[in-house]
Amino acid sequence: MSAFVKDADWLDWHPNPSKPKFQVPAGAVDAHCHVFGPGDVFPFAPERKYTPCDASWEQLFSLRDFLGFDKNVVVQATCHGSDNSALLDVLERANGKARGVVTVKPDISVEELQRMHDLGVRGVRFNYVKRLVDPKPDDYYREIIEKIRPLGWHVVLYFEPSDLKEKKDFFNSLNIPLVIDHMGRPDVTKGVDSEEFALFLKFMREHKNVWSKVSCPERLSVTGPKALDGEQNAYQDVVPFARRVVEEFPDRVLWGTDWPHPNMKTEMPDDGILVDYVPSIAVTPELQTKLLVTNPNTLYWS
Ligand code: 0GY
Repeated sequence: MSAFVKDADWLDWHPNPSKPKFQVPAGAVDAHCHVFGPGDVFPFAPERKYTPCDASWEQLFSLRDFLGFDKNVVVQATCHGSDNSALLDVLERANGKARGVVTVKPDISVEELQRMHDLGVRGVRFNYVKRLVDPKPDDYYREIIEKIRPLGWHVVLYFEPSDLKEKKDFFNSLNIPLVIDHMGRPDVTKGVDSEEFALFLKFMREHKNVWSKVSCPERLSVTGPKALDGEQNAYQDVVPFARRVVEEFPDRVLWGTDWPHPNMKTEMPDDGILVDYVPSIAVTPELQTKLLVTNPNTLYWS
């Protein structure tokens, strides 16, 4: 019996995803996924904005093996606030096959950061999505950056197009590698040539140390997972966006399942279908290897 009751409208992760038809290349990394609790072992944070179902390290590793991935990058979920215990527990159990991105406060000690590094943490996440967190002033984040800089870590940014517009001067000034979650969440109904997506592409073009995850079509899509015209893949309306980023920045893209898919409101994605989406955005074996193997290994394991 869990110590927590999940939100009434919470959707649980898919219990039996399909086996992907696309075989990921050897050494592939799921570079964006989370664990939730279990809540009675690793309590959710008092300041959380949602209470999820449990999603444990065993379940994450079992999905990794089922989908054919070699390794995971586990990203701290906001429901755990800045208590990274569940994530660090995954890293301890992973035999080197997981790296982590944590959430910390500016008062974190150098010793604790070093302990995290030794366990496999390589970045911090700053989240600007207001339904998930209350974003902090710039100086709060600057203080954290100065603490992590000596460790060679990067910053993962989760934001929406309006945040990029508002915060781009701040992001431009950070002088540390940045990894953007889910292409900055473009509104796909505006089209791939929209002003807001152009701003995102310009941001990547002007900063050679900005990377993007081309993940989460299920969060961005309006057309959804059904292939609409027989031949085409799922999440067709997101394909041109992800494809544009992969083709323009082949050495700075990453991909992840986003399991266990927090805050999906109408339909839980089938993780096998998400893997089968990859060849529609990285259309050659060379691009697939960069996206799934070379780039995440460069950022997290070298
Ligand atoms: C994601 C997206 C979401 C949630 C979180 O940490 C989180 O709670 O990242 C979201 O709700 O859009 O990347 O997992």
